[in-house]
Amino acid sequence: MKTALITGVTGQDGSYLAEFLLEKGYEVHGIKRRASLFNTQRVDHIYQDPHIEHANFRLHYGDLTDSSNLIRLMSEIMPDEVYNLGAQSHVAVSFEAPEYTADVDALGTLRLLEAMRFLGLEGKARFYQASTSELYGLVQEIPQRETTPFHPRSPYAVAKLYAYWITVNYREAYGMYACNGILFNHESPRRGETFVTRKITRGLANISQGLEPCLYMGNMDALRDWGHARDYVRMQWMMLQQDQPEDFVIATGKQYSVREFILWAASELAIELEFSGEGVDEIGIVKSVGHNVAPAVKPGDVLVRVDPRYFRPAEVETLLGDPAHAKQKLGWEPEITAREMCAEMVQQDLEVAKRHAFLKLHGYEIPVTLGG
Ligand code: NDP
Ligand code: GDR
Repeated sequence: MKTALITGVTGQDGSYLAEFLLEKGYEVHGIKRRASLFNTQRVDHIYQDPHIEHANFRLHYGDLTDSSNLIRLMSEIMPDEVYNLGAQSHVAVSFEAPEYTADVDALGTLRLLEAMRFLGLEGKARFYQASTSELYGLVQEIPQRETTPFHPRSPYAVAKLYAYWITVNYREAYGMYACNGILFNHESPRRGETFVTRKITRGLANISQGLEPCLYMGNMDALRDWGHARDYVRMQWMMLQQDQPEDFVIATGKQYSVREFILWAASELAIELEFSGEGVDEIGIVKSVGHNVAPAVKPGDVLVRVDPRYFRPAEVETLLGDPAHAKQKLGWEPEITAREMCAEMVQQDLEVAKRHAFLKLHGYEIPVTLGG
């Protein structure tokens, strides 16, 4: 039985990867952060009581800013594979907290690699680094592939650039099996609520049930190559099963705007929207509504507005990946399209919104948290 250690196991990808590895028969250890509220919702369904014998999914308290903690955990677990998915992963937040982002995303990666080296695991354990299409930032080539030069545009991306290169460096310097998955945006019903796709599916689902009046957006012209997280964690594992470590771009090769994603989500909810106006004055107006939509939503209503607070000091306008190398070398292809993923996300958020609307109807108010 192989043993895996996942940082960021409570996040979107960590939860799918843990499920995937458990199905493959791995013993899976995950690092969770101490928080004042429960933060394991995404992995609660695979939780195993540590008191039962042969439990093969274990969570440990830890933090990527804490070297001694990482060394102790690594020495207790002695993993065959380490997946470094933990990060302050929100690009906009990285402008607010640049030093913390660098500490976790850049130095955290170094701390893990050093822990492995300190314990003599550099020739034994394999290391996966969650690298990102944000490295391309101000794009130098379309589509972006493994050889495209980097130009990061945020403290998050600059921190991830360090993590990318320190992974390459430990591979070259110490012969470690260490590799970077340069993953383009990937989403799912488990996506954090403040990333754009989830903000849209959750916001519009709430609006359709009369729980929120309007969705406030940033740059709707941004173009992204969106895939499904379930497809992408499969690839993370595949990258650690090769004879030689290599870096791979993981993407769908298709690109859509934030505005298109809003139209898909609205249409899934039987709301026909049309956009008019430009820049900060652009609005999304209801053209027609289907019968399942709350009576509060009527043709002519403005459901989408622009709020410049969601603009970023430096934006990544366009990302489009070329996954040819992954296809050719690993036989990997995404199975779920962006539109199918959008439908899945909307359906899940609609279920929750309907429950909240039902409670509201019977006098129980659930506060709706906005932001993003
Ligand atoms: P999430 O934000 O959903 O998850 C991040 C995880 O990191 C959470 O478990 C979080 O814990 C944990 N974490 C945050 N800070 C620390 C810390 N100081 N010490 C230990 N753990 C910490 O991200 P995703 O699952 O979407 O992404 C996974 C990784 O892939 C990240 O590194 C991200 O930067 C990268 N990536 C993501 C892409 C995407 O489109 N999703 C694309 C390319 C790269 P908690 O739950 O307590 O907050
Ligand atoms: P991104 O994802 O920055 O690409 O990073 P996000 O979903 O936050 O933004 C995508 C694009 O949408 C634009 N946008 C908005 N974004 C948010 N969050 N909220 C808004 O209201 C809004 N309006 C428009 C953004 O400006 C941007 O252009 C994600 C993260 O998962 C990173 O960790 C990962 O490395 C990259 O994807 C690949």
